Amino acid sequence: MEVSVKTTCPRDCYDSCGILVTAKSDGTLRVAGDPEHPVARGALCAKCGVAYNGVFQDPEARLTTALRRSGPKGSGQFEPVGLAEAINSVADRLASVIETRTPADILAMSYSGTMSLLASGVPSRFVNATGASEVDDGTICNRSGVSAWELMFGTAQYGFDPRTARDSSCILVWGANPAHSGPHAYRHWLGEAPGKVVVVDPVRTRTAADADLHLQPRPGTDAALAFGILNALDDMSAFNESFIAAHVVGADEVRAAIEAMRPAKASAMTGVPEADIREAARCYAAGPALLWCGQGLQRQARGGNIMRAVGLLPALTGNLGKPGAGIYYLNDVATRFGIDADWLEGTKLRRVEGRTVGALDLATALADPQGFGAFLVWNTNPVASAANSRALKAALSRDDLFVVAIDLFLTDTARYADIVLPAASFLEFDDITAGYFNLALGVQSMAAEPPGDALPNQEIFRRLASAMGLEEPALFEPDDAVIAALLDQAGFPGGFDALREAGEWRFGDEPHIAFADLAFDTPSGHIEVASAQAESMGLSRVPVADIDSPPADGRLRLLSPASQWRLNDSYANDPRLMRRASPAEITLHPADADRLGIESGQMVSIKNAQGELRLTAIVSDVVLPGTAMSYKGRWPQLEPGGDNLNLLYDGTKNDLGESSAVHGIEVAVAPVG
Ligand SMILES: Nc1nc2c(c(=O)[nH]1)N[C@H]1C(S)=C(S)[C@@H](COP(=O)(O)OP(=O)(O)OC[C@H]3O[C@@H](n4cnc5c(=O)[nH]c(N)nc54)[C@H](O)[C@@H]3O)O[C@H]1N2
Ligand SMILES: Nc1nc2c(c(=O)[nH]1)N[C@H]1C(S)=C(S)[C@@H](COP(=O)(O)OP(=O)(O)OC[C@H]3O[C@@H](n4cnc5c(=O)[nH]c(N)nc54)[C@H](O)[C@@H]3O)O[C@H]1N2
Ligand SMILES: [Mo]
Repeated sequence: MEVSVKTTCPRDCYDSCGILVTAKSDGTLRVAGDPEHPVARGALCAKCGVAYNGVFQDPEARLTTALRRSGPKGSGQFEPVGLAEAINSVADRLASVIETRTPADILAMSYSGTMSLLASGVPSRFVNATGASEVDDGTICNRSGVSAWELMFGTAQYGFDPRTARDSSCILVWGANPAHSGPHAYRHWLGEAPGKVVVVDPVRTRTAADADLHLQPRPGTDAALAFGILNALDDMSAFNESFIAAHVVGADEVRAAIEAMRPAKASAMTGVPEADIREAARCYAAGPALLWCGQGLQRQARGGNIMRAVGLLPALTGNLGKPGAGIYYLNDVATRFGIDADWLEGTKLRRVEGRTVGALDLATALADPQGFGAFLVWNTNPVASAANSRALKAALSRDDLFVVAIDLFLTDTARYADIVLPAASFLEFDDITAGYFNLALGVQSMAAEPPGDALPNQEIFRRLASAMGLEEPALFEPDDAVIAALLDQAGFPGGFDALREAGEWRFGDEPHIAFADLAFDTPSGHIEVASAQAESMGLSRVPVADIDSPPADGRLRLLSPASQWRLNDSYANDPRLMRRASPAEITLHPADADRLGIESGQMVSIKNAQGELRLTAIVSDVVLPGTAMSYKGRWPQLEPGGDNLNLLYDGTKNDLGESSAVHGIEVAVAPVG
C-alpha cells in the first residue's frame, strides 16, 4: 500500500497549499495537492506541481555536494569538495574577517526562498551571534507598503482573515494579481466570495478580467484615483463620521484635497473613466468591504504615499474591525499564533552592532573594497532579483570578497561564490510553515532523504557555528526541540506528530476579526491620517493626490510583475516550465507597437541608461498605451544575452522605506534589425 505524508508548500506565495507526498515504486516522489486541505483542495498550482515533480527531484539539477571555485568568479567552474572541508574553509575565512577587520564586515543576506520557520528563521541565530551585518531584505519587495501602513494603522501585518469574505459585499483588490501570485486565493477564495470584486490594475490581468469591475489607471497614479473614489464616497455620504471622530486622527487635513478631486479630474489624471470611479465607490460604500493592497502597487516611485492614500478608504468609511470589513497587505501569521520571532532568530545573541544594507544598495555596498570582506547568501538569488544586476556581478567578482552561497541549485548568484553549500529542499526535512494570507500553521514533513550532502539551512549553520568554535547553546538547538518550542508557544494541543497527522492548524473555527478593539499601535492609538512621524521622516503629514508623470520622448513604463510559471526566480531552471515560459516576452499596446513599427513575435530592443535587453514582442491591449510588461524571475544564465530585466533597474528607491520602485522603470523600445 502506498503511504503518503502531509506537508505544506513553503514558497513566498499567498496560498501555503497543503501537499500530499507519496513515494513511488521507482524511488521518486509524487507531489500533489492535499484533497483534505482547505486551500489546496487536491491540486497544486501549475508551477509548483511541475517543479516539485521535476527540477526539485532532479539529481542532475540539484546541488548534491559542496563546491569550491576552480575558475574565475562567475565562470561557473567549480570542483566538488567534501562538506566538512567546505564548512571548515568557510569558518576559517569568516574567522579571519572577524579577527583582521570586524564582524560587521561580513554581510549576510537571505530572503524568502523558503519561508518555513526553521529554515528561514534559525540561521539568523548564527548571524546575530557572529555580529555580521545584514541586508534589509524587505526593501526588495514590500517595505514601503509595510512602512506606510505602520504610520497609518500601526501595522501592515494585521490583515483580515480571508474567511471573513463570507460577510463582505465588496472586495477591492488594488494592485495584486492573485491569478498569478496566489492561484488558489484567486480561484477559490476570490472566485467564491459572495461580494462584488473590484480590481485596480494598470494591466488587464486574469484577476482583473474576471472581476465585476476593473479600474485600469496609468501606473503610479493610484493616489489620485483613491482621492477620486473618496470624493464620490463623500458625495454619497458614505463617510462614517462617528467612526472618524472616535478612531481617526487628522481626517480634516485631507478633506479639502478630497473635495477638490472630483471624479472627472481623477479620471483625467489616471485615465479611469469617471463612471467607473463612481461605480467603485458605490460598491465600496455598500459595505462591509474588504481592501486587499497588493505588493505590486507600492513598487512605484511614490509607493508609500499611494499606500497611505488607498488606506484612506477604510479609515474614512469605518471599514475595519467588523465582519466582512478590513484591510490586508500581509498577515504575520506566526505572531498571530503567539510565536516569538525574536527567540526563533536569536535576536538576543547579538553583542556587536552590524551595519544594515538596503537591498537596492547591494551592488554599491559590495563593490567597495573598504566595505565587506565576506558575503554569505541563502534563500535568495540577488543576481536574478536585485537591482543593478550588471554592477552586482562586477562587485561579486571582487578578488578580496569571499562569497558563500547556499542553495538547492547553482543559481546565478551561486556562480559567483567561492564556496557553494548544497541545501535540502522542503521535501527533505521537518519544519513548520506560517504563510502570510490564510491564518494557519502548516506541517512540513520530511518525505525523503536530502540528495548527497545537502542539508537544511539550519543544520548548515549549526555546523558552521561548531567549526567556528562558537558556544551559545541556541546555535546548536536541534530541530525537534525548536519545533516543540514553537508548537508550545502557539499553544498547539498535541505535539508535532499530531500536526503531521492533521497537516495544518487553523486559527479558530470562525473568522478572526482583525482590529476588533479598534486599537491601533500608532503614537495616538488611532488611525493616523495625519502623521507627525511621517512628517519627521521628511514625508508629507497626510497622503496627497499626486501622480507620476508619464514617460517622455516615446519611452514606455515597464512593469515586471509575478509570472504564473515561476515563483520569483525559483523554477526558472525547470525544463518543462522553461518550455512554457520561453522565450522571454514583452507585452506592448497595439498603439505603441504601431507607432514603433513592431509586430507580435518580433525581436525588440529594450534600452535605458543601464543597458539593453532583447525580448520577443507580444502585441496586446491588456496593457495601456505607454506601458509595457515583462514578467520577473528569469535566470540570467539561461537567457541568450546573459541578463534578465533587472539589468534595466538602476535601484532608484521609492518615497518610503528605501524600498523598490522596480515598476517605475522607463525604457525605449525599438524593433531589432
Ligand atoms: N524586475 C523585478 N524584480 C523583482 C521583483 C519584481 O516585481 N520585478 N520582485 C521582487 C520581489 S517581490 C522579491 S520577494 C524578490 C525575490 O527574489 P529571490 O529572493 O531571489 O527569489 P526566490 O525565488 O524567492 O528565492 C531564491 C532562492 O531561494 C532558493 N531556496 C529555496 N528553498 C531553499 C532552502 O530551503 N534553502 C536555501 N538555502 N535556498 C532555498 C531557491 O532555489 C532560489 O534560488 O525579487 C524581487 N525582484
Ligand atoms: N506565480 C508567482 N506567485 C508569486 C510570485 C511570483 O513571482 N510568481 N512572487 C511572490 C512574491 S515575492 C510577492 S511579493 C507576491 C507579489 O504578488 P502581488 O501582490 O500580486 O504583486 P505583483 O505581482 O508584483 O503585482 C501585482 C499587480 O500590480 C500591478 N501594478 C504595477 N504597478 C501598479 C500601479 O502603479 N498601480 C496599480 N494599481 N497596480 C500596479 C501589476 O500590473 C500586477 O498585475 O507574489 C508572490 N507570489
Ligand atoms: Mo516579494
